[in-house]
Amino acid sequence: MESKLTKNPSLLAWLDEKVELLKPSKIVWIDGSKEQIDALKAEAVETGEMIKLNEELLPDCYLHRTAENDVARVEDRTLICTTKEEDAGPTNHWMAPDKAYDMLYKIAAGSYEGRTMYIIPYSMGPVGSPLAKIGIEITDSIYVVLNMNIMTRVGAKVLDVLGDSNDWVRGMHCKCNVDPENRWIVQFPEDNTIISVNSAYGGNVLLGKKCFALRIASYLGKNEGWQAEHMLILGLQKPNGEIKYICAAFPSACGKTNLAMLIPPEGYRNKGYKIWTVGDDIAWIKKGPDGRLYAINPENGFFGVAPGTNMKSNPNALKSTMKGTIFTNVAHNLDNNTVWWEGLDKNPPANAVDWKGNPWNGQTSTEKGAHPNSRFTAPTANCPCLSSEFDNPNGVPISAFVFGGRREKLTPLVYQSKSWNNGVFVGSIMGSETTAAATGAVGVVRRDPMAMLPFCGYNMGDYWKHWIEIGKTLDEDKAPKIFNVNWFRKDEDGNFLWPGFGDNFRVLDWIIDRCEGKVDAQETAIGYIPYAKDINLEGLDMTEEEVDKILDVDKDAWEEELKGVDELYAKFGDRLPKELADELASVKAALKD
Ligand code: SAT
Ligand code: MN
Repeated sequence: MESKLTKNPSLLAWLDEKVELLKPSKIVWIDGSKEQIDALKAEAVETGEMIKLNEELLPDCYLHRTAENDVARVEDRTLICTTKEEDAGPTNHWMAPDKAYDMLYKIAAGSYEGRTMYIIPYSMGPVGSPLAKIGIEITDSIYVVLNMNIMTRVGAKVLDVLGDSNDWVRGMHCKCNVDPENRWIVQFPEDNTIISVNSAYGGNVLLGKKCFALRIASYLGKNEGWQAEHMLILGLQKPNGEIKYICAAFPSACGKTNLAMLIPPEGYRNKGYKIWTVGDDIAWIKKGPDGRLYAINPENGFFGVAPGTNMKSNPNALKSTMKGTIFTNVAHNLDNNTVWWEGLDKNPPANAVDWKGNPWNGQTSTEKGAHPNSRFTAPTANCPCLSSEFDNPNGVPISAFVFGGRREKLTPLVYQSKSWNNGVFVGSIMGSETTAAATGAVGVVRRDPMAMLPFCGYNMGDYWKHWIEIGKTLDEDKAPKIFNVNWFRKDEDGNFLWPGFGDNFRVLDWIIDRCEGKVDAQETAIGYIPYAKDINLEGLDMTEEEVDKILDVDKDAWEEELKGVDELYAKFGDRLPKELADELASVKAALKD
């Protein structure tokens, strides 16, 4: 193959092989120009792949519906293919690379016949940043091209930076017949390769996102001494103008986007506090020249959950979706050609089409208009609170890591780990009630270490060890402090005990105070818990006694919880770091005291 855009021999040879396999009728290089992207949008509207929304109310916005069986990540069909099974580890699905390539090439063979092969050069991270990495995705879906163009930095400039280098991630996506029986999302970490077939849903096909920026990148990070984490990055600005950065890991659909774009309560706002968004889903983290950890957001857009997003829960996210956005699987309001989802407002449209494409009356129907995992793909540039450091090629310095899950019971509102290794333990035992972001039952507690269970590209035991090794390289005063939060505690009647959303700022405030050594805390078996008086309740209809209730540590319940951790750890055999076994033993001993 020849190209005006690149002479990179490894890339052109790989493309030749893929053309031979897939047999496209046409080949298009995505150069990232506005003319090209506009033409693809027009084509997608023409074929019905996307619906153009009201240009006055939602300029340059589109609606897309996926197949009904293709609405979330498919974890049981997501494979990590390493030569040795134990390198993928007990929490991943594994297949031998030879067997997987064979299976996938059989499924993909000839599948581009009569179709166009789009070649997308993209950068994860600011183009040319020392923390960025380059990928090439080939796809036969315009929807994928247009989403990748929002989610990543796309185009000819990426090929200029790549030059003749062989250091790029190979990504092949084939929509095929979206047949769920032959749907596979497959990572080959040892070959820098991703293959995705028979899906057209975001997390399965936007290969820069979970497949590259987490699964492949976590593996690269282990080998190269950095970290790829399922974390938002936010900057907390204080009245004196100083900004402290926090990275926080929560499982999918547990509010990372809301926390990343949070608006502080009025009392704080009046004093000059503010949150700046650097990222809402993924952080790449590396030690900087001053010995601190620095993070970049490798993405360039937000792939956020639509339901529940509204002017109260997350005005910044909603504003981010007002132009240049692709909506997937939400309801279509035919009266004004806009979109609607559950929780947008209290006024569902009567004259609408639901996410399945059927006529839908939101006033009378008992069915949902939008799928619970319906999404918006919005450019970060739209975000009113986007950090001025967003494009900083060196990233932002991290003061705290925060882990969190969705737990009705047990886990306190916030606690701080006792040390780095204890913090790694806290992340490793994370448990969360499942959500609609992946197929399968919703609402059951599952262990989801560091929110990386579906995203760690190698043996999770080695991943924990990598965390411990990173800690050894950091001076104590430079290492981020590690915390755990839970916004989701409920009382016996099922009511939330904590208001959440903007009021979560009160907890972030305590976290930063702890990082700066400004506030005391009480030591418990699981870590340091705030004194209720140190959580600022100004303007909140809540007493210190009520806060105490969500800070309590129920020793019996924790002993029960740790049985689940025993089970998790037992799966790892000698790949479980000794440091974590020691932490578990000392927490157990402390609970007996
Ligand atoms: O579907 S995605 O993986 O892109 C989003 C998520 O589940 O976190
Ligand atoms: Mn995510």
